[in-house]
Amino acid sequence: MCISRPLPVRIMWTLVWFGVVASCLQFQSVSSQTSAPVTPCLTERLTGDNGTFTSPNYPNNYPDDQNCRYEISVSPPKVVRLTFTDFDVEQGYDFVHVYVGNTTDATQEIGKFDGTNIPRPLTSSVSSMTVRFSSDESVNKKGFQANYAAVDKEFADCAIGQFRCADGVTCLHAWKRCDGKNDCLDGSDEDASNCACQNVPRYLESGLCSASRKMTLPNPLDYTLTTVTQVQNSANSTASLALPGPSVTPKLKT
Ligand SMILES: [Ca+2]
Ligand SMILES: [Ca+2]
Repeated sequence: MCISRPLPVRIMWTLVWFGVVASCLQFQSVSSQTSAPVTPCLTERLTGDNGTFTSPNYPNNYPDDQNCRYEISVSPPKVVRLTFTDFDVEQGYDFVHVYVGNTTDATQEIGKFDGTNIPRPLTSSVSSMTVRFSSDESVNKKGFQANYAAVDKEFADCAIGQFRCADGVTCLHAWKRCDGKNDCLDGSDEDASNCACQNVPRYLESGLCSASRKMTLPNPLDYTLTTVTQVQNSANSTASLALPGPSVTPKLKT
C-alpha cells in the first residue's frame, strides 16, 4: 500500500504531461495553418529608378492561389529594364507575365514564363512595366526574384524591308503593315495615318514575278519615300518592289 499512492500520482502527471504536449502540438498545428502562407498578394507599386522585388514568401515557397501585380514606373524618358536573378515557378500551372505599360492587357504582354529557366532580360518601350504572378491551387515552388532599372531607350536599327513600330524598339516585316492585325504593341502598323499600302502600278510589274504586288508606304527602304513615284525614282527602286508575294502582302487600307 505504501507504494500504491505514488502510482496514481505518477499516472496523473503522465496524463497531464501528455495533455500539455498534445495541446502544444495542436496549437502549433493551428498556428502553422493560420500564419504560414497567407501573405497578402496585393498590387505592389515600384516607383524608384531601380529596385528589387520577389514573389510572396521568397525565398520560401509562394502560396497557392496568388494573383500578384507589380507596377513599375520610372522617370520618362527612361524605360524599364527587367532582369530576373532567380526563377523557379511550377511549370505549366503557375506563371509570370510581363507587360509593357501599366496594364495586364494581353495585347501588351511581352513575356510569359514558368519552369526553372531564368527568363531573358526584358525592356519596356515606355517608362512603365507591369509584372503579374499567378499560382494555382496546388504545388508551390520558390518563386522568383527580379531587379529593375531605369535605362535609356535604345532605338532599333531595323533591317531593309522591315518596319519600325512607333515605339521605336520593335521591327516587323514590312508586309505586316496594314494587314488588319495589330503586330506592334502600340498598333502603329495599323495606323492609317502612319502607313499605306498601294498596288504597284502595272507598268512597274513587268519583269516581276507577281501581278498582284503591293508596296508599303512610306517605303521601308527609305521612310522619306511616301509615294509610288518617289519609290520608282529612287536608287533602290528594284529592291523596293521586292516585297513578299500575295500570300503575305498587306491589303490596301481603305
Ligand atoms: Ca501551383
Ligand atoms: Ca499588322
